[in-house]
Formats: sequence, structure tokens, C-alpha cells
Amino acid sequence: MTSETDAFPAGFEWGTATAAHQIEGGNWNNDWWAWEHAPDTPCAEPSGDACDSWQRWEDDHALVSDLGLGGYRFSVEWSRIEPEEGEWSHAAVAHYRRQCEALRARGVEPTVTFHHFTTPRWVAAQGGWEDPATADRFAAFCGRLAGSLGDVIGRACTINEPNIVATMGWLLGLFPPGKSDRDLRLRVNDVFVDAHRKAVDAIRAAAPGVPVGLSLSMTEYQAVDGGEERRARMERAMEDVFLDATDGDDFLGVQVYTRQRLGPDGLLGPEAGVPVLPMGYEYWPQALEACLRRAWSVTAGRVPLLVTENGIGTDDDAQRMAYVETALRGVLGCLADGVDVRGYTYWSLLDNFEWALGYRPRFGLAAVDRQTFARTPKPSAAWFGSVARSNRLVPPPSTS
Ligand code: GCO
Repeated sequence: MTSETDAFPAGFEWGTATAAHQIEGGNWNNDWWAWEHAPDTPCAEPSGDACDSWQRWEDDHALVSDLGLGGYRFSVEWSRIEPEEGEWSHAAVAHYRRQCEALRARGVEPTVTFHHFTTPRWVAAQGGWEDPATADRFAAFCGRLAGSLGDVIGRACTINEPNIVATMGWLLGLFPPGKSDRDLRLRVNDVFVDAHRKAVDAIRAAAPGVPVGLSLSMTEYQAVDGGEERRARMERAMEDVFLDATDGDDFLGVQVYTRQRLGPDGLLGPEAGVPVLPMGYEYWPQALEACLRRAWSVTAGRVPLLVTENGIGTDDDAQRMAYVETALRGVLGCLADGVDVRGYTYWSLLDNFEWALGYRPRFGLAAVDRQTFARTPKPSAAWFGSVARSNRLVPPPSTS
């Protein structure tokens, strides 16, 4: 499934991404900060200062525009904007507005994610995503914020990877609130679906014309030796319930990193001979093509696709470039077969706080000094910028 050409269509969008809690620093008023400091936390380390991007966002923007990228996806921190129920920080909204205006002044389109894993403490204290009322709390937040930022947002992403939040928080217990309850996880899925639908309506009412969608974590699930039924079950619970919820959206953000193999008894570990990354999963860049094709098929081509995250946590920058090259080759294959992929966003701009794994996995196009917060672009940044500027899959520099 590869294509002959290395040229992307005119207007194909190139970008990179971050998330508030992973880069801003000092995000203490949300469930993740509490989780990181819980006595029995599974987190390798607290997020702390992160990349100090609450202060240094102009440095981040300079990196994005210096690379010649046309898009930057970042998230706002709900707990900064609404620190307590009904309390609204105009200063925090102004901060994010300045970011959007500065990006546009650089010719970079801002994609704003309204919820990227973190939930305000006051929401979590009232049941968080187990409580159906949170869908309304979130939609009200989205509508009010969209009313303030609608004229400077290029694209609105309601919720980042609701499937991961639900699974990691209510099934695997590695994310807050650290529960393990199959039925509860499915109910949380439903609250997220309701929240997304209501947020779409609220954003459209407040900011007519701003494209809106959600971003979904997808994995290439492969059935091995009779694993078909388990694969179907996994795809339904992890992905299809959300793919079905995107009907009427302006885009579907597809976020892919690897594959998972399933046998009749469930997940199988990495296959012998396939490299395993610091994240603990296989080096499998082919997954992007497979997931784009499946998303396109399940949604019957109703919603344009955007790759809103794809990348690799590795200390080997040549491996990063090889991964992205293979992933992009797969995107070209999808485009050649009529899959409507509008753009590709590399995760991430910066080495940042990788949730429960802390700062160990390094996804960034730029390294960040943990004391001085100096940003240092890696060779992969220059290469990715050359791909974006030429809109062609130019080969990575030879590592010989
Ligand atoms: C996710 C999140 C990002 C991660 C990235 C690497 O997809 O889990 O959107 O916050 O950092 O995917 O794991």
C-alpha cells in the first residue's frame, strides 16, 4: 500500500503539536497534578515546571514558524480559565488569545484543543467524567471560551483522545482517577460522546464557521491465530463508539503511534524481532496508514481526516526521521487511493511531560534543557521543516 509519487496535494497542512499540562508548567489546579503527587501514584515524576511554556510560548512559536510549519496545535488548560465552578479568568483567556494572535501574525494557524487529558479539580471532585453532568459543564466552558477566541482560532478540537482518558483512568488505572471497572469505563465513554456532541454545538453557536472535531487515539489492531473476536471487541470499545460520534463534524483528528496484536485471550506483547520503544510498544510506523484507512472506512468518508498526532518517543533522531518517513509514505498511499487526509501534525514540538512516564520518552523535534528550558532543535526538525516547505516527502539526511 504505497504510492509512486512523493508529492502531497496542494494545500496539504503541515504542523506540530503540544498540550498545556505537558509543556506549560505549574498546572496545579487539575486532576493530573493531584495524581502526580498522590502517595501511591504510578507517575514516574511530577510535571513540575514542564517546559515553562506558560512563560516561553513565544520561543515555541518561533520554532514552529522557523521550520516553515503552517499549523500549531496546542491545548488550553480548563483549570486556569475556570479555576472554580463559575469563576472565569479573563487573564487566562487573554493569555491564550495572545498566543493565537501571535501565531496568526507569524502565518501559523492555531488549532486549539479544549480538553487534553486534564480536568479541573472542582470537576473531578463532583465525579468528573463519571458524572453525565460533566458533559454540560464542559460544553458551557467550550461555548464561553469559543465566544472569546472564535475570531482567532483556526480549528477547534473538543477533546483529545477521550478513549485514552476513559481507558487509562477507569480500566487500566494509570491515569486519574485510577479505577479499574469495565462497566464504568463504558459509561465514561458515553459521557465523553455526549460532551463532544454538546461541545460541537456550543462552539458552533459561539464561533460560527470555526471547523470543529475531536481527536481520537487509534491503534492498528492485528488479530493473530484466532484473535479476530478480541480485535473486534477492542475496536468497538476503543474506537468505533467515538468514530460514530463524529457524524456532522468538520474533521476527525486521527492520532496513531503503533500496533497491538491480539490473540484469542487478548493482547499479545511485542513480536520477536520488532524493536520496542521507551513507551513500551513496538516501532510500527505502518500503523498510521492502516488507521487512516480504517477511520475512512468506518466513517464512510463522511468526515475529512487530519493526522493530529503521529510521532515517536526516541533518543535516536535518525530513527525518528525513519519513522516519520514511513508514516508519511503511508499517508501518500492513502491519498493515492482517495482517502481525504487534509494534513499531518507531528507529535511533538518539544520533549515534554509524557504523563505517567514523566520526561523519559522524548517525542520532540526540539530538546528542552530541564533547568534552563533552552530549546534545541534536533536534525529531525530541519528535515521535517524541509518536507513541510517543499510539500514533498524528501528523504531524510543519510546517517552514514
Ligand atoms: C496521547 C496524547 C499525547 C501524548 C502522545 C505521546 O496521544 O497520548 O495526546 O499527550 O504525549 O500521544 O504518547
